[in-house]
Amino acid sequence: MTSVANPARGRVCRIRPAVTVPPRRSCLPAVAALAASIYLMAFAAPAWADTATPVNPAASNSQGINEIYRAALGVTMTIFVLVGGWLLYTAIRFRVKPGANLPEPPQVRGSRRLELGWTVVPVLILVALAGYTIDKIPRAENIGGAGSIKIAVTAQQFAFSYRYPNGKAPRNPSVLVVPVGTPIEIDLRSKDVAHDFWVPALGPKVDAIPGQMNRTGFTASHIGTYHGQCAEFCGQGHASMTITVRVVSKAVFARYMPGVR
Ligand SMILES: [Cu+2]
Repeated sequence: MTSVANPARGRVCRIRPAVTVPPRRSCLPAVAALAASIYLMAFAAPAWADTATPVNPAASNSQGINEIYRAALGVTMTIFVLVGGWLLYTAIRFRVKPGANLPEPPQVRGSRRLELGWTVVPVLILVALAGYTIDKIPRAENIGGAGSIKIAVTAQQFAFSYRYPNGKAPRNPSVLVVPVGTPIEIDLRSKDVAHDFWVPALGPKVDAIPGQMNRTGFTASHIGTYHGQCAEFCGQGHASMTITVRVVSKAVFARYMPGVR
Protein backbone atom coordinates (compact mmCIF):
# COMPACT_ATOMS: atom_id res chain seq x y z
CA MET A 1 0.00 0.00 0.00
CA THR A 2 1.39 3.44 -0.94
CA SER A 3 0.56 6.94 0.29
CA VAL A 4 0.24 9.91 -2.04
CA ALA A 5 -0.77 13.54 -1.56
CA ASN A 6 -4.30 14.34 -2.76
CA PRO A 7 -3.84 17.76 -4.48
CA ALA A 8 -7.58 18.44 -4.45
CA ARG A 9 -7.94 18.14 -0.67
CA GLY A 10 -4.36 18.74 0.43
CA ARG A 11 -4.40 15.53 2.42
CA VAL A 12 -2.63 12.25 2.22
CA CYS A 13 -4.74 9.35 1.08
CA ARG A 14 -3.91 5.69 0.76
CA ILE A 15 -4.17 3.81 -2.47
CA ARG A 16 -4.56 0.08 -2.25
CA PRO A 17 -3.01 -2.16 -4.86
CA ALA A 18 -5.34 -3.31 -7.65
CA VAL A 19 -7.48 -6.31 -6.82
CA THR A 20 -8.27 -9.02 -9.33
CA VAL A 21 -11.94 -9.87 -9.21
CA PRO A 22 -12.77 -13.56 -9.51
CA PRO A 23 -15.17 -14.61 -12.29
CA ARG A 24 -18.80 -14.08 -11.29
CA ARG A 25 -21.45 -16.71 -11.04
CA SER A 26 -24.16 -16.70 -13.68
CA CYS A 27 -26.72 -13.91 -13.20
CA LEU A 28 -29.32 -15.79 -15.25
CA PRO A 29 -31.54 -16.71 -12.24
CA ALA A 30 -31.68 -13.07 -11.08
CA VAL A 31 -32.50 -11.84 -14.60
CA ALA A 32 -35.19 -14.52 -14.96
CA ALA A 33 -36.72 -13.56 -11.60
CA LEU A 34 -36.75 -9.87 -12.56
CA ALA A 35 -38.32 -10.62 -15.95
CA ALA A 36 -40.98 -12.81 -14.29
CA SER A 37 -41.78 -10.05 -11.77
CA ILE A 38 -42.15 -7.44 -14.50
CA TYR A 39 -44.34 -9.80 -16.55
CA LEU A 40 -46.62 -10.54 -13.58
CA MET A 41 -46.91 -6.85 -12.68
CA ALA A 42 -47.65 -5.82 -16.25
CA PHE A 43 -50.29 -8.46 -16.96
CA ALA A 44 -51.96 -8.85 -13.58
CA ALA A 45 -54.60 -6.28 -14.51
CA PRO A 46 -56.84 -6.84 -11.46
CA ALA A 47 -53.89 -6.11 -9.20
CA TRP A 48 -53.65 -2.65 -10.76
CA ALA A 49 -57.34 -1.85 -10.36
CA ASP A 50 -57.81 1.18 -8.12
CA THR A 51 -54.08 1.17 -7.46
CA ALA A 52 -53.82 4.91 -7.09
CA THR A 53 -56.81 5.25 -4.81
CA PRO A 54 -59.18 2.91 -2.97
CA VAL A 55 -62.17 3.65 -5.18
CA ASN A 56 -63.62 5.88 -7.84
CA PRO A 57 -65.04 8.80 -5.90
CA ALA A 58 -68.77 9.47 -6.24
CA ALA A 59 -68.99 12.45 -3.87
CA SER A 60 -67.15 15.71 -3.36
CA ASN A 61 -65.89 14.39 0.01
CA SER A 62 -64.29 11.24 -1.39
CA GLN A 63 -62.96 13.35 -4.28
CA GLY A 64 -60.99 15.36 -1.70
CA ILE A 65 -59.56 12.12 -0.24
CA ASN A 66 -58.82 10.92 -3.77
CA GLU A 67 -56.79 14.06 -4.54
CA ILE A 68 -54.68 13.57 -1.40
CA TYR A 69 -53.99 9.95 -2.38
CA ARG A 70 -52.98 10.97 -5.90
CA ALA A 71 -50.67 13.74 -4.72
CA ALA A 72 -48.91 11.42 -2.24
CA LEU A 73 -48.67 8.65 -4.83
CA GLY A 74 -47.38 11.03 -7.52
CA VAL A 75 -44.62 12.42 -5.31
CA THR A 76 -43.56 9.05 -3.89
CA MET A 77 -43.63 7.32 -7.28
CA THR A 78 -41.50 10.10 -8.79
CA ILE A 79 -38.94 9.65 -6.00
CA PHE A 80 -39.08 5.86 -6.43
CA VAL A 81 -38.47 6.08 -10.19
CA LEU A 82 -35.63 8.63 -9.82
CA VAL A 83 -33.83 6.76 -7.02
CA GLY A 84 -34.54 3.29 -8.42
CA GLY A 85 -33.55 4.39 -11.93
CA TRP A 86 -30.32 5.93 -10.69
CA LEU A 87 -29.53 2.77 -8.71
CA LEU A 88 -30.23 0.57 -11.72
CA TYR A 89 -28.14 2.79 -13.99
CA THR A 90 -25.11 2.80 -11.67
CA ALA A 91 -25.40 -0.94 -11.04
CA ILE A 92 -25.26 -1.63 -14.78
CA ARG A 93 -22.92 1.18 -15.86
CA PHE A 94 -20.31 0.52 -13.19
CA ARG A 95 -20.67 -3.23 -12.80
CA VAL A 96 -17.49 -5.22 -12.29
CA LYS A 97 -16.46 -7.24 -15.29
CA PRO A 98 -15.10 -10.74 -14.65
CA GLY A 99 -11.33 -10.80 -14.40
CA ALA A 100 -11.04 -7.00 -14.29
CA ASN A 101 -8.49 -5.22 -12.13
CA LEU A 102 -10.32 -3.23 -9.51
CA PRO A 103 -8.46 -0.24 -8.09
CA GLU A 104 -9.91 1.32 -4.97
CA PRO A 105 -12.23 4.17 -6.06
CA PRO A 106 -11.74 7.76 -4.80
CA GLN A 107 -12.66 7.96 -1.12
CA VAL A 108 -15.02 10.87 -0.43
CA ARG A 109 -15.72 11.94 3.13
CA GLY A 110 -18.06 14.77 4.01
CA SER A 111 -19.84 17.05 1.58
CA ARG A 112 -21.70 19.94 3.13
CA ARG A 113 -23.63 20.68 -0.05
CA LEU A 114 -24.72 17.05 -0.48
CA GLU A 115 -25.70 16.61 3.17
CA LEU A 116 -27.66 19.85 3.20
CA GLY A 117 -29.36 18.78 -0.04
CA TRP A 118 -30.53 15.38 1.20
CA THR A 119 -31.79 16.96 4.40
CA VAL A 120 -33.51 20.07 3.08
CA VAL A 121 -35.11 18.57 -0.05
CA PRO A 122 -37.02 15.77 1.78
CA VAL A 123 -38.14 18.28 4.42
CA LEU A 124 -39.48 20.59 1.68
CA ILE A 125 -41.25 17.66 -0.01
CA LEU A 126 -42.90 16.62 3.27
CA VAL A 127 -43.91 20.19 4.11
CA ALA A 128 -45.46 20.58 0.64
CA LEU A 129 -47.35 17.28 0.98
CA ALA A 130 -48.54 18.22 4.49
CA GLY A 131 -49.69 21.64 3.25
CA TYR A 132 -51.59 20.08 0.34
CA THR A 133 -53.23 17.53 2.67
CA ILE A 134 -54.24 20.18 5.21
CA ASP A 135 -55.71 22.23 2.38
CA LYS A 136 -57.80 19.27 1.13
CA ILE A 137 -59.05 17.92 4.48
CA PRO A 138 -61.85 20.51 4.84
CA ARG A 139 -63.26 19.37 1.48
CA ALA A 140 -63.13 15.72 2.57
CA GLU A 141 -64.88 16.53 5.84
CA ASN A 142 -67.28 19.15 4.50
CA ILE A 143 -70.84 18.28 5.53
CA GLY A 144 -74.09 20.15 5.66
CA GLY A 145 -75.11 23.21 3.71
CA ALA A 146 -78.24 24.57 2.08
CA GLY A 147 -80.95 21.96 1.60
CA SER A 148 -79.12 19.30 3.57
CA ILE A 149 -80.86 16.17 4.83
CA LYS A 150 -79.99 14.95 8.29
CA ILE A 151 -80.10 11.18 8.73
CA ALA A 152 -79.72 9.40 12.05
CA VAL A 153 -77.58 6.28 11.66
CA THR A 154 -77.44 3.78 14.48
CA ALA A 155 -74.90 0.98 14.62
CA GLN A 156 -75.76 -2.18 16.48
CA GLN A 157 -74.34 -5.71 16.39
CA PHE A 158 -74.56 -6.48 13.45
CA ALA A 159 -76.34 -3.93 11.26
CA PHE A 160 -76.73 -0.23 10.64
CA SER A 161 -80.19 1.29 10.82
CA TYR A 162 -81.30 4.59 9.31
CA ARG A 163 -83.93 7.20 10.11
CA TYR A 164 -84.92 10.17 7.99
CA PRO A 165 -85.85 13.61 9.47
CA ASN A 166 -89.55 12.64 9.26
CA GLY A 167 -88.87 9.70 11.57
CA LYS A 168 -89.29 7.06 8.85
CA ALA A 169 -86.85 4.29 8.06
CA PRO A 170 -85.96 3.22 4.50
CA ARG A 171 -88.42 0.73 2.98
CA ASN A 172 -85.59 -1.77 2.79
CA PRO A 173 -84.05 -1.18 6.23
CA SER A 174 -80.57 -2.16 5.07
CA VAL A 175 -80.45 0.19 2.07
CA LEU A 176 -80.07 3.92 2.67
CA VAL A 177 -81.59 5.89 -0.21
CA VAL A 178 -80.43 9.48 -0.72
CA PRO A 179 -80.78 12.11 -3.45
CA VAL A 180 -77.87 13.10 -5.67
CA GLY A 181 -76.34 16.56 -5.30
CA THR A 182 -77.77 17.03 -1.82
CA PRO A 183 -75.65 17.40 1.32
CA ILE A 184 -76.33 14.41 3.54
CA GLU A 185 -75.57 14.90 7.23
CA ILE A 186 -75.15 11.73 9.24
CA ASP A 187 -75.55 11.68 13.01
CA LEU A 188 -73.81 8.45 13.96
CA ARG A 189 -74.45 6.59 17.19
CA SER A 190 -73.82 3.10 18.55
CA LYS A 191 -76.11 1.06 20.78
CA ASP A 192 -73.54 -1.41 22.03
CA VAL A 193 -69.86 -1.56 21.04
CA ALA A 194 -67.58 0.51 18.81
CA HIS A 195 -68.38 0.27 15.08
CA ASP A 196 -67.23 2.31 12.11
CA PHE A 197 -69.30 3.68 9.24
CA TRP A 198 -67.40 3.72 5.96
CA VAL A 199 -68.56 3.89 2.35
CA PRO A 200 -65.24 4.57 0.58
CA ALA A 201 -66.79 5.94 -2.62
CA LEU A 202 -68.71 8.58 -0.69
CA GLY A 203 -66.80 9.88 2.29
CA PRO A 204 -64.39 9.45 5.18
CA LYS A 205 -64.67 6.63 7.72
CA VAL A 206 -66.03 7.60 11.09
CA ASP A 207 -66.28 5.65 14.34
CA ALA A 208 -69.61 4.96 16.00
CA ILE A 209 -68.92 5.02 19.73
CA PRO A 210 -71.41 4.12 22.50
CA GLY A 211 -72.58 7.17 24.44
CA GLN A 212 -71.32 9.60 21.85
CA MET A 213 -72.69 11.13 18.65
CA ASN A 214 -70.25 11.57 15.78
CA ARG A 215 -71.04 13.51 12.64
CA THR A 216 -70.09 12.72 9.09
CA GLY A 217 -71.69 13.09 5.70
CA PHE A 218 -71.25 13.48 1.99
CA THR A 219 -72.68 15.13 -1.10
CA ALA A 220 -73.06 12.45 -3.76
CA SER A 221 -72.17 13.58 -7.27
CA HIS A 222 -73.21 10.44 -9.18
CA ILE A 223 -76.34 8.30 -9.20
CA GLY A 224 -75.61 4.67 -8.33
CA THR A 225 -75.35 2.07 -5.60
CA TYR A 226 -72.36 2.21 -3.30
CA HIS A 227 -71.22 -0.35 -0.80
CA GLY A 228 -69.42 -0.07 2.48
CA GLN A 229 -68.69 -2.06 5.56
CA CYS A 230 -68.36 -1.62 9.30
CA ALA A 231 -64.65 -0.90 9.58
CA GLU A 232 -64.17 -1.69 13.25
CA PHE A 233 -64.13 -5.29 14.42
CA CYS A 234 -67.24 -5.50 16.57
CA GLY A 235 -67.88 -9.19 17.16
CA GLN A 236 -68.55 -12.49 15.44
CA GLY A 237 -71.01 -11.00 12.94
CA HIS A 238 -68.78 -8.08 11.99
CA ALA A 239 -68.14 -9.38 8.47
CA SER A 240 -71.87 -9.32 7.71
CA MET A 241 -72.26 -5.70 8.88
CA THR A 242 -72.37 -4.21 5.41
CA ILE A 243 -73.61 -0.82 4.22
CA THR A 244 -75.51 -0.10 1.01
CA VAL A 245 -76.24 3.46 -0.09
CA ARG A 246 -78.40 4.02 -3.17
CA VAL A 247 -78.05 7.48 -4.70
CA VAL A 248 -81.07 8.42 -6.80
CA SER A 249 -82.23 11.52 -8.66
CA LYS A 250 -84.02 14.23 -6.68
CA ALA A 251 -87.30 13.42 -8.44
CA VAL A 252 -87.06 9.73 -7.58
CA PHE A 253 -86.20 10.58 -3.97
CA ALA A 254 -89.17 12.98 -3.73
CA ARG A 255 -91.46 10.09 -4.66
CA TYR A 256 -89.59 7.66 -2.40
CA MET A 257 -89.69 9.83 0.72
CA PRO A 258 -92.23 12.67 0.20
CA GLY A 259 -91.72 15.74 2.37
CA VAL A 260 -88.03 15.08 3.02
CA ARG A 261 -85.77 17.46 1.13
CU1 LIG B 1 -68.02 -4.25 12.85
